[in-house]
Amino acid sequence: MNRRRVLGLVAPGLVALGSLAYGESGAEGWLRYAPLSNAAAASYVALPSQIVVLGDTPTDQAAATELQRGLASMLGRGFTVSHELPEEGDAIVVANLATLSRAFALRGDKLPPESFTLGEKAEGKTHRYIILGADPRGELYGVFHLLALVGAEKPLPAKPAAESPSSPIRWVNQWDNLNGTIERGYAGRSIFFDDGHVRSDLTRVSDYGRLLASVGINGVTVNNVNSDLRTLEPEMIVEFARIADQLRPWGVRMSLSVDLSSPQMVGHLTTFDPVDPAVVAWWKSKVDEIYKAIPDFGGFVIKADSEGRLGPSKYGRTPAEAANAVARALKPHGGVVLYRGFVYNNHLDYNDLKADRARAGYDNFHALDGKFESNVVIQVKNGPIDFQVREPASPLFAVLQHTSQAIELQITQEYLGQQRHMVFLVPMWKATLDTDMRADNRSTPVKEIAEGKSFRQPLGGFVGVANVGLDTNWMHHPMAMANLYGFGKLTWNPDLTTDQILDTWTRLTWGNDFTVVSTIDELQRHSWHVYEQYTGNLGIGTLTNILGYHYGPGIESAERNGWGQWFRGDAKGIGMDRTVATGTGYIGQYPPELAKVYEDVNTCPDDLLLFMHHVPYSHVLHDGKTVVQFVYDAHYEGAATAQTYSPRWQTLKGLVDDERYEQTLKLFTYQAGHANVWRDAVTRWFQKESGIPDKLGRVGNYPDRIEAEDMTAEGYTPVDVKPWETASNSKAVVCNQPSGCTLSTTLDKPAGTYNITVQYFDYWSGKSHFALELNHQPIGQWIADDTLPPARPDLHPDGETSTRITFPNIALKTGDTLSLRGIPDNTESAPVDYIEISKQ
Ligand code: GCW
Repeated sequence: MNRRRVLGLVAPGLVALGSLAYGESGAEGWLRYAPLSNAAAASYVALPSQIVVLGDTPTDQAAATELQRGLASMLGRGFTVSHELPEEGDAIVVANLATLSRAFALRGDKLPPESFTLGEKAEGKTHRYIILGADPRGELYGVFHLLALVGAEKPLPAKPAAESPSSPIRWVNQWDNLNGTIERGYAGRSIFFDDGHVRSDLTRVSDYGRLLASVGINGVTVNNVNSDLRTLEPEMIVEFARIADQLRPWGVRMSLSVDLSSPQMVGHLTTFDPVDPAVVAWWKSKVDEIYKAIPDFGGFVIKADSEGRLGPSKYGRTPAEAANAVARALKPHGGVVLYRGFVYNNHLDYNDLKADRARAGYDNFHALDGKFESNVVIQVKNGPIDFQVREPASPLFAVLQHTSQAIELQITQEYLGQQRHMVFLVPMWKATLDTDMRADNRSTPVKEIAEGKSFRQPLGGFVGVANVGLDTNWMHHPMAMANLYGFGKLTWNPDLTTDQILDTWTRLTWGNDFTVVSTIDELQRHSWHVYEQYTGNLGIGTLTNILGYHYGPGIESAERNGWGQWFRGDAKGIGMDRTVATGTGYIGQYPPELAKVYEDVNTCPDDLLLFMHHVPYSHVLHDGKTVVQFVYDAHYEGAATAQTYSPRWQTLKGLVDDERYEQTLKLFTYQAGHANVWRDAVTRWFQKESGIPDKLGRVGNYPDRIEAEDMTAEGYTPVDVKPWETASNSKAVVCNQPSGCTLSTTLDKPAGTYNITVQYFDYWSGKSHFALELNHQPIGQWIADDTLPPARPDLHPDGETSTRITFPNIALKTGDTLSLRGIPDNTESAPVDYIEISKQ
């Protein structure tokens, strides 16, 4: 056996003590490496304490250091790292095909790029555990895989077990602006940028690279697809190179979103026509300049002819001509172009019954299939509209058969509760990935198309819009990290089940205690369905305010404008008729077998019914309910489930750390209140529009509520809330007196113990003060200082700012006087919707 040169790196082992401090702020995500119990640690006793890493690239170093850090912390014993493999002596060997053959003149197994094997090797008395990567990246993935097995208390494979990634493109996009804000980011400001520049402290970027690598993600596009024109300025490229340096050890390549008008706007050419020779030359020299600064640069993401971005249509050119001009410049360097399929007209005519935004992807791209350079990938959103709570798979997936495609999924919860609601997205993504498009009448599930398998394309993949921010825990909601984790795991292997992904995330993030794992798994597992139940049923879309912040309810905001997120609801019926027979013809964009299922109202799955068909409210679904009654029931059921999150979570008090326990409890308490706002808004809208009452009499009938506008007011004045469905009785009261205002009422409840809930509105622009009193004795006081995601510029009482506080177990009797005092602050007028007095 050839002995390798000793590099002199023998790091002292970290000794994990029982009291080892590991962060519980959420900063470590699923990489906490919490100490295992002695019994669990004992099952890894055979893992040697010596780590030998044969390579010395930054990625080899990162792999070895990570292994040492993780094992020491979890197993509570020391591990050393060296570069020399002793002739004898047990070791964990971290190697890749190149370092292995350099060290031992050995040829390793054939391994596809980025893959790894793990396994034991015993020679005589020597015991070795081998992590062999195809390359340094594969080696790093092998290390993270082993650490995750230990963290989740799973057995390590004894025989060599190989793992390979599904596809080469496994990227996240960040919609970060150079000024430090993030478009649709809900967890603080950018980790990359501030004030027009790359941040001076990029510690969080390196930490992000580590998190991403741990789930197999190999690329980050760091700036918004609505790209700042400064992106390609020479001085910015120098700054971006600093980001790439931080990501490189983690095997994560940096890429940039670019604006197609850059040759003109940045390069000062007279045109940006993609086929103009001067433009072609400009892209080439710009790309060469980038690769000088960033040798492993990943490539460009391009949003063009979309939502006001300039694009090739200005010159009568196609997306293929545009993508190819840029791709040819990148090709010699190994870079790719991810050209977004999100090209549509946002000035559609609502009165044109044939107009349909959902058609746009197919209409704009199908004729271009096969016309793209081999390093162009069309990045296609999972559904044909825009990250709604449920959409069918985009028909574009089935039609691009001679073009590489990546599926774009949204990890940041734009339409899905903005990381104030728990919504575990893996089941939603799997619903799309598992959709069999039946292209050419054969099995072509979306996941296999994205992997490049179905149509044998060289570059398939997955892109997730992540938008992590400077919040210590990256995503704001501790549960939202499961989406980042789950996205990564799916890019690696889209065949993993929801439960496999969830269970490992929970164990690594919250610990292996049975109650903890089962409670959290159960909470997360159905959370997408629950959110769908109270926000947007039967494929109608998320009934959010699409003209505002895409957060709270705002039902008709989707209608009668050019954005095309219509559902065409009127007194007679609801839903988009997308049939070939009588509608927009969208369904005809699917391969015939799937089109047939969607075209017939009887075979169309109920959960996509209103996406595909316009039906009367009395249309009977497969479960025997009418559409309208289904909507009522689903909203009540979903909101009721959301009420259970806090009490279920409370069973974990003391079993998880206090810091994350309290953070999560606060969010669950808020979600329960906001789910009711959603429930009431949507059900009241349906009842009013359809004229069909809820069979169970719940909608519009709230016997426990006292409307603020019905209470005796001193100073408070009633206002109409817009949209009308977002406040109880469509009214709120506001206080315009700086000294404060009071609401009071005499109760007629029989003696007993009640919960008192105050439903009020909380804007970012002020911190109103509230005090609740019973018979002039204080019950409680609070300050409306929450920072709900859209509230910064929203100065109105509506479905985005509506929130509540509950005082439990208050003894009341008939004739008691309840009063609420509100003191406004700044432009927040201490607004109140209602008070609810309910039994436990
Ligand atoms: O859904 C829309 C978002 C925009 C986003 C756009 C896109 C970055 O509301 O914020 O712009 O999609 O995906 O390009």
